[in-house]
Amino acid sequence: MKKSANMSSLLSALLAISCLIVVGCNKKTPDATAVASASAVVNAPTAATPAPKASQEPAEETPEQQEMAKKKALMDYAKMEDQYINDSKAQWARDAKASSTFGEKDGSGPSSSNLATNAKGPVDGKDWTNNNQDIGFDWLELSYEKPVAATEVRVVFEGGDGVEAISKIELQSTDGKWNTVWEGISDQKRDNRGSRTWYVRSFEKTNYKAKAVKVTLANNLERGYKVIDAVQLVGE
Ligand SMILES: [Ca+2]
Repeated sequence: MKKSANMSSLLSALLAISCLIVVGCNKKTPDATAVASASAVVNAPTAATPAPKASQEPAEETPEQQEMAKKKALMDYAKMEDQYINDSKAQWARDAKASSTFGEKDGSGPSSSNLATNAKGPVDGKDWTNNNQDIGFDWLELSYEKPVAATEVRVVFEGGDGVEAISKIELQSTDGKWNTVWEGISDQKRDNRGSRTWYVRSFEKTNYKAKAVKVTLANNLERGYKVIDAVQLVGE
């Protein structure tokens, strides 16, 4: 009697342990699932929330955001222009002459505010203005102090008047020969971010030293007077 009672209490104890194990195991499974689904529930809205916001953004830009975007464009222009102006490989022209000057056919001749020589030196708000709005071609020729193996020419237009009319860029080597580095119809447009438009034309480094630049304008490509402040020759 005593023995079987002991046996039965042992069996009960074993049953209780295995029950605990089973319950423990069963408990774990739903808990893990619950945690997983709970995190899915938590993650779902946070992942979904930015999506509609992002798709609405372009249409619902606030006036403040528009103002910031405008300021950023102005800042980008300022940085671009600063880089060009302070480029150690760029030279400003030491002299300039042109095919025509605004007002040259008037009795009193052109005003000093339109002369080709206004295009020498750095950007300063003083310009050369040509004398044709849509007839024929005009050119501006600039000479430089130090002949260089050239890689780029930058033409600074007041506003952007004439930037689309550039049809040819030539460089004069030290032996006096003119070489065309670019010719065609330009895709460069007026830059509305700043008071000037920088026409930038890069090309393969010349195997000769260039001492002068000639910019040709096809007047009918952009009707109106062409107004150039300065021209940089880039190279070393
Ligand atoms: Ca100038």
